[in-house]
Amino acid sequence: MSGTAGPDGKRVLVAKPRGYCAGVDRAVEAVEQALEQHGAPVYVRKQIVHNKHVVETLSERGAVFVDETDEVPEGAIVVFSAHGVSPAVRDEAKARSLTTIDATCPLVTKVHQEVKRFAREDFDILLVGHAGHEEVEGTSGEAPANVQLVESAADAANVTVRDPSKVVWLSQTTLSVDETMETVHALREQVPTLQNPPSDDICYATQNRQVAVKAMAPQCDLVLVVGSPNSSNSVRLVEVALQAGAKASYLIDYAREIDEAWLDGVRTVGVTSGASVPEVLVRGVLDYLAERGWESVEEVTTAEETLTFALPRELRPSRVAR
Ligand code: 0CH
Ligand code: SF4
Repeated sequence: MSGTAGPDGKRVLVAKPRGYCAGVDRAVEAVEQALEQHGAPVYVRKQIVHNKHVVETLSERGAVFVDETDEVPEGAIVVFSAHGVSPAVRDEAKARSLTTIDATCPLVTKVHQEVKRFAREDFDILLVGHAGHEEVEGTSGEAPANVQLVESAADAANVTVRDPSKVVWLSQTTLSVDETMETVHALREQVPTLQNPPSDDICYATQNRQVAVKAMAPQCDLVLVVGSPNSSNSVRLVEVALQAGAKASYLIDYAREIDEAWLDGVRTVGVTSGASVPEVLVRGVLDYLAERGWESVEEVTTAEETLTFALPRELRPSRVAR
């Protein structure tokens, strides 16, 4: 990438890290491997990750995306998405004799384990997250009687706890770090004894992408975030960019969604992408910008990511017994 701005000052900053996280990489690979090992069709409950392009590409290869397991023929293979499922969904799949492949991100599973552990100790669990999001449905489904969903600082006033010495907050993995801290602050005003999660629930990838966009945003007239509208972590990147000083920011699935008017009077364009977004879509945006004079591209790097997760065990080569 060349980093010198053109004579008219046009330049592009690209955030790093951006795009696929370890959990998404594993989930997409799980569907590809399932197709390879078992042949089409392979059913997937919900979108494997919240990205239009990923879902369309896998559909073309024989994945069939359904909303619920009752749409999967008895005995067929179903993949659970990266966002995780509640125990009720696992039971439904079992009742239909489905072969399940669990692509839940291990970092989402970690939050499930925390919910189970605190529920066993009969804590009230204040789960910070977005109502209706699949991850929240899965996580709260582990202990519905113990979990109260808190969407924002304004919600804190509605929280009721049984024993103030046994209250913990946990969260969805893909939230804004700053907004979550505001919510927790409001919760702590209601319940000063509120306990913190044993470790961060907002995952490394969500945090890293927000740190990178924050580093870049103050220099940007415009920040383009590549991601789908139902991708929580991608939507958060637009909000974080604006809060960090970008003059404007938009979420786009594809370069073709860029409105030429957004570029009026713009010199520095920032580009980043959500954790469910393939790099090819970022390349499309960079090509679009290059064709319009934004040829100088510089990466703004705030972290190097090396984490990878093994494929779901149902897809690993079985060990030959000796
Ligand atoms: O950001 P959300 O959770 O909406 O999901 P995504 O866009 O599919 O990104 C991957 C996160 C999956 C679960 O943490
Ligand atoms: Fe896992 Fe975080 Fe990626 Fe979600 S965003 S799949 S929790 S690594």
